[in-house]
Amino acid sequence: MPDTYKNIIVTGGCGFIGSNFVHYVVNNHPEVHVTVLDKLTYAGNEENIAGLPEDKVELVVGDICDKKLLDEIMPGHDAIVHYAAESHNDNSIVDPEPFLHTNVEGTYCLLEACKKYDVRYHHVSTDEVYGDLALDDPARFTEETPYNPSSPYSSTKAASDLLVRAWTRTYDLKTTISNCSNNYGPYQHIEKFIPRQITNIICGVKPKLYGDGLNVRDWIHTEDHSSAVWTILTKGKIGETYLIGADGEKNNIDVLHAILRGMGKDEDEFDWVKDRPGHDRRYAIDSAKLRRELGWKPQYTDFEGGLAKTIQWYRDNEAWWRPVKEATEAKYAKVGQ
Ligand code: NAD
Ligand code: TDX
Repeated sequence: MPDTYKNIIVTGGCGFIGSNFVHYVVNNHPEVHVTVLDKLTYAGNEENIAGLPEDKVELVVGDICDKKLLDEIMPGHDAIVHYAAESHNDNSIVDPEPFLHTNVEGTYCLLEACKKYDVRYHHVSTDEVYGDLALDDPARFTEETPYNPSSPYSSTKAASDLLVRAWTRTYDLKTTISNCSNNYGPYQHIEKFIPRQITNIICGVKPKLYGDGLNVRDWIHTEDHSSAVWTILTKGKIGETYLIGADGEKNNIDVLHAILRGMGKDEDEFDWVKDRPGHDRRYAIDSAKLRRELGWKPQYTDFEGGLAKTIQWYRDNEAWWRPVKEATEAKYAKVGQ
């Protein structure tokens, strides 16, 4: 495995985690040129990579399912990191179709293109493919946990992971897969839990908590996700899967209390709303393999500190999220959330 790559494609590089990865590569690996392939759906924003040096980052606006476009851009690239996805569970419950298109067919198109042009492929996936755990289960997810997805979103991500495994075994494609837990940090779309509540409070609206608020997510700062993906891309063993997590299990009500405290509000200043259908109870990642075999470890382990910086980012970047706030909340209002 090379120590680095010269020309990589990052799909979904104008979304939340993809754009953070592009910043990470530019800041830490200046020898690398990044071609961002992004359709700029409602979740993609060119602003997320604005200001990065033009000789290091090029944006190609297009769909990962566009085979003709892939034929044009794949030659000359030595690796692809695939982030592009429809990523929000609540949207997948209302309308699953785009999830099948992008997450399943899109992954298939990229695998075929990598086969044709002999390009190293890293697949970014989620812990949600493993389903959920009970609150009192001492177990955490490992690379051996059987797939058991619950939602249209997680089932299409699981399908995409399985395509990667099949293409690796059948066609000897040079692939790795990572399954990461819930990310937080700058540039996250305000439909997601943490930025939704921060921007609600800024707007003078009460945060909304689903169900009984006891669902547990295993939070990781997106910068740690980026360093883990880079580590796997450059040091990972071909054909292997690595789980990425930072021992950040917290239930939603504790996270919401921390946001309210951090923004000078009383802890009870929120609304209980209808639960998400099929709502996964708990996710928890055991990332021992990645730490042991590739020597990775997370740097941003102070959740309250990371949350305070994230709150400040949304305060400082109101022009980034304000134009989509009303439409985002209107979608939630329609389903009583
Ligand atoms: P996001 O929704 O913020 O961004 C997705 C990006 O993909 C957007 O820029 C969008 O324009 C682009 N895109 C969507 N469909 C496309 C298509 N057909 N062709 C080209 N581009 C397209 O998503 P995110 O939260 O940044 O997640 C990125 C990846 O990380 C996803 O694969 C997701 O499953 C995975 N993941 C996310 C989390 C999390 O906490 N958000 C955790 C683990 C894994
Ligand atoms: O308003 C809300 N109130 C609330 O209580 C929202 C938007 C969410 N929630 C709850 C649902 C979840 O238990 O907060 C938790 C987090 O919700 P999301 O931000 O929607 O994330 P989740 O469904 O856990 O999925 C995320 O992590 C795994 C990403 O969106 C996925 O792309 C990733 O794969």
